[in-house]
Amino acid sequence: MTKPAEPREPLVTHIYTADPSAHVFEDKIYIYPSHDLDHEMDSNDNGDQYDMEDYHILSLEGEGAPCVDHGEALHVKDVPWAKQQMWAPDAAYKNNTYYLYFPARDHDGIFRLGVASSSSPAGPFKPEPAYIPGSFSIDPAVLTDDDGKAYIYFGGLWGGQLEKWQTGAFIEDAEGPSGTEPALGPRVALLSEDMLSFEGEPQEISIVDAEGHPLTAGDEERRYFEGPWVHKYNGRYYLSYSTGTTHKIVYAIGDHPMGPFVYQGTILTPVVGWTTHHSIVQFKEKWYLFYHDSSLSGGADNKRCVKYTELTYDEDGTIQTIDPYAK
Ligand code: FUB
Repeated sequence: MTKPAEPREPLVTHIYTADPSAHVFEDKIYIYPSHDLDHEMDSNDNGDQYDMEDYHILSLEGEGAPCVDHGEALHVKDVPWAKQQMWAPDAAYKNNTYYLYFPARDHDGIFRLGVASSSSPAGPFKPEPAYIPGSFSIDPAVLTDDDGKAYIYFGGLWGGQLEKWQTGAFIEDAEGPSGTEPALGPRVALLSEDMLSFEGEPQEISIVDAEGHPLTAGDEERRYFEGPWVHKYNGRYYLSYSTGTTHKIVYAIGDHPMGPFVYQGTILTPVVGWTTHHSIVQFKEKWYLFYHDSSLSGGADNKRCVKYTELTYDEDGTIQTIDPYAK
């Protein structure tokens, strides 16, 4: 790709991409997206239309630079425990190694999280033969804190199966809480030193309102749905996520990587397409939001394209809301 990657335009157009997790590695922005396939699928609440098989890693030398597609970095056929649906991934660096974290359905149809490693941020990645013990659901995102501890955040409602894990075991027909009960929160676990397993049981994150009350399951404008991302700004932890049914990226702030987090507001208003998914990264002096929409395919939910735009904080540390189509 030699065309400059302009803000708010598809990063690449030769493949469909979604769910971008952006990190600065080796002085470039590396983007770890899902790779949407160009096939016709029936859409349903189970997410069967998102039938992805592999990952391509992208990189950018900076704003307006051409976006490089580094080719296939991992394919489901090379992951012994995984059957299908390679959904939103993330990456981390530690121990002189790059780690790719990814969800997929196992051979029983249950979403689990896998990990693969590489000496290069662009891969190819070699998967561990088994999924991370104790892992479940979707959308892993890793924060490596300033003290070197790495935390993995994950979880998604509906097709992401989080409702089915409320007891700690997989209950096929379990339903979510009623509208007045606390919403389900994303999960967080400390990663082991070798980055390949959880240290202890995953914990549920509490997201509360300004008065300290947990957001309720019926509060669809604000409650957690999927796509967690945690970044640090001025020493505080920002948890951002998709509200799913109301199609926004919103955020909450906390003083500890495991929460609790206090709800703040909207980062990104709805995009074209049902899903919205993002990441936030600092590169040199600026902060960027990476996100996707379905504009490249004319609105097909399962054929999305990754974009980026600048993200701005106000003096008090709050984030200015972005309308992705504002002129
Ligand atoms: O790409 C498949 C799923 O759609 C992701 O895991 C969710 O976050 C949503 O973007």
